[in-house]
Amino acid sequence: MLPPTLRLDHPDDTLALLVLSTPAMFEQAFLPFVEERGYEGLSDPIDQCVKHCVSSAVSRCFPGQEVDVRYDYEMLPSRKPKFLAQTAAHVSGAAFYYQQSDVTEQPWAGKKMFGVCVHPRFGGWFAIRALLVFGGVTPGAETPRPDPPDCVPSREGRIELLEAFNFNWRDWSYRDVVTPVQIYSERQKEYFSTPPSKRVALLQTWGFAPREGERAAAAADAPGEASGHG
Ligand code: B12
Repeated sequence: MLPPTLRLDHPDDTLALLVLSTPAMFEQAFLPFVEERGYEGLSDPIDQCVKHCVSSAVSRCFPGQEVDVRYDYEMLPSRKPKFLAQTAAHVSGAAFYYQQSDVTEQPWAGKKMFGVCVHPRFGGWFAIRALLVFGGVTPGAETPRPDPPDCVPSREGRIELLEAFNFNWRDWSYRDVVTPVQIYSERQKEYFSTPPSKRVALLQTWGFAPREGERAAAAADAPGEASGHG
């Protein structure tokens, strides 16, 4: 299904695990991370926190195991992502990936519409953070392979969802397409509404300083706009 450049360099039946973040990540992992460990100015602080949490969990839980860890923000030299987060969410059964092609008789006159994943419990209030591929491990026949729940089955609902994601994503409305069990706090919304290049300054106004020796870098090297997805 995928072009060779987007295929993972592992046999098709290799075990993989997808890591999502829920709204609680911001208060339970991110703010303690910036408070206790600080952050560097060269990349997005959320990405630094995710990398720290995932890599320490992998070394703790799977010592000696070959794990190929890929993060949502990592890009190939071709500018394509190191893994297709939304496709992975769909095929893992975690969140249905609604794509333009899932709408019959499209009303957009050939315009490209980006697709969006919907989680059955969190709606759009989550992010896809990392893929862990367990080299050499093949799941047994008894391993469940669930289909993602189709929470937006109607054509009208899918049109509304894709239009909200593509044209009005800043108003958060696409995230409420199903009633979520938890949403981002006002502080988290403020963080993700702030352009990535201004988030380090926002953290500083909240009293979270960059790590010692990183202050000049924090001021000079703001992360690019494509990073720091929420
Ligand atoms: C680059 C990028 C951007 C760019 C470009 C947008 C884009 N979609 O290309 C920019 C900076 C504009 C952007 C913006 C945003 N983004 Co963005 N972005 C990404 C990123 C890093 C890569 C997307 C990409 O280039 N994909 C490559 C294209 C080619 O993939 P594709 O269109 O899915 O096509 C493949 C599938 O169709 C597959 N395929 C083919 N047939 C079939 C059949 C089936 C059944 C399946 C499952 C797949 C499949 O094959 C195709 C490839 O050959 C992803 C994270 C990641 N690592 O994937 C986040 C991501 C898509 N973004 C995300 C979000 C939330 C946003 C924003 C709302 C910003 C924000 N607040 O975080 C905005 C809104 C977007 C908009 N309205 O335009 C979330 C989406 C979450 C979700 N619920 O779906 C992601 C997953 C990040 C995350 N960590 O969760 N983004």
